[in-house]
Amino acid sequence: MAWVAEARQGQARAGWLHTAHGTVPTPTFMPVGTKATVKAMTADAVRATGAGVVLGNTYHLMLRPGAERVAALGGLHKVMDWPGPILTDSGGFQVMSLGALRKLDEDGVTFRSHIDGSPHRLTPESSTAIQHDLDADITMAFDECPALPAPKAVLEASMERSMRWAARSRKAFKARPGYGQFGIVQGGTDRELRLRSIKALVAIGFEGYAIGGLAVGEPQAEMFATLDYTAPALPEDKPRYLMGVGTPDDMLGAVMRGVDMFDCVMPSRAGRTARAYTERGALNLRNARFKDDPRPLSPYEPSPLNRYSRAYLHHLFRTDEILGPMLLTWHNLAYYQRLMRLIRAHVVAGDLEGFAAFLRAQWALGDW
Ligand code: PRF
Repeated sequence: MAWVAEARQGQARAGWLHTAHGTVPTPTFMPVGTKATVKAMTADAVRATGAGVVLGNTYHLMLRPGAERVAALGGLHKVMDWPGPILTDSGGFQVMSLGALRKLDEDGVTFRSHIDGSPHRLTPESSTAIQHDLDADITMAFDECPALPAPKAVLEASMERSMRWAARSRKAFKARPGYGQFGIVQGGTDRELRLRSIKALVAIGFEGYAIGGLAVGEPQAEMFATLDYTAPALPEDKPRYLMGVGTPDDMLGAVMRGVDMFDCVMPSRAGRTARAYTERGALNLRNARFKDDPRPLSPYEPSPLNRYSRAYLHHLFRTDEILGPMLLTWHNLAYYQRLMRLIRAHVVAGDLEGFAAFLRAQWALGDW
């Protein structure tokens, strides 16, 4: 796995991510396919939005259907009909959200399944082995992500443990051409801890670096302030992935601070709850004002979704029809991909600042 820069503007980068299952332009947004499906979408439909990489989750897939079963069936690419690159998260973050159902020690995490209460254990070694079984092109180091705000002593102990886990994850990683593993920077919103975390990860050496521990309750300004000193401290020639982010405005700000990769449930989850992202901000299709609206969601964009009126989408959600979540997930993922393509084009053209001002002005205008 390798990342090659094509253009830079300020901190922003346009590049190419080469993996065993194909090459993807960056910056890129990776749709989330937690349980080996991007909810409400066929893999063909996800591809048609322009997505390059999809995400899978160690935690969910180890419970159902099981990593060994996925391996026996030919790996995640074959199982979910996604021939392109796949990145898997390591499970640490998902286990954290189990709350009382988990117990942390130096060696790893013991937890009870949210499905049937059965006991399980994840360590840096087992998480890495599961991600190999799934055949992920990009494997994530096993880490711990504390909620913010947290006292410095808590952030420090947690970051240091994550760095010890990163070293163990790296040892367990089997290097193969086209495959890579990312270390995850932790340290909350503390500059000293973030820089120490980067130093530790770079000493271990990974094919890419993720920024974890953000978008966990802090305001956007704090996330941006953290990115201001974190992203430029990362190796210039390796891809940078901001985990679990975000809104269109979050991603625009993060690209301008040097981030190349994103994932978030937001566009797909919002789509299932009648929320549409458009170039003029977000709309709620359940709102009665759409009852008689004959216009498509994005009248100025060339999209197959333009054959559907807002009135029809409103009707689908009011009647709880399955097609409503399907169409709106499709729309939102297509919008996120279009946004990334345009941002990338403006990095290459060298006028991202002006384009960012235009995007923000459009979002602020609101609906037509
Ligand atoms: N670590 C891991 N996965 C994550 C995060 C993290 O810190 C986040 C934080 N926003 C999302 N997903 N392993």
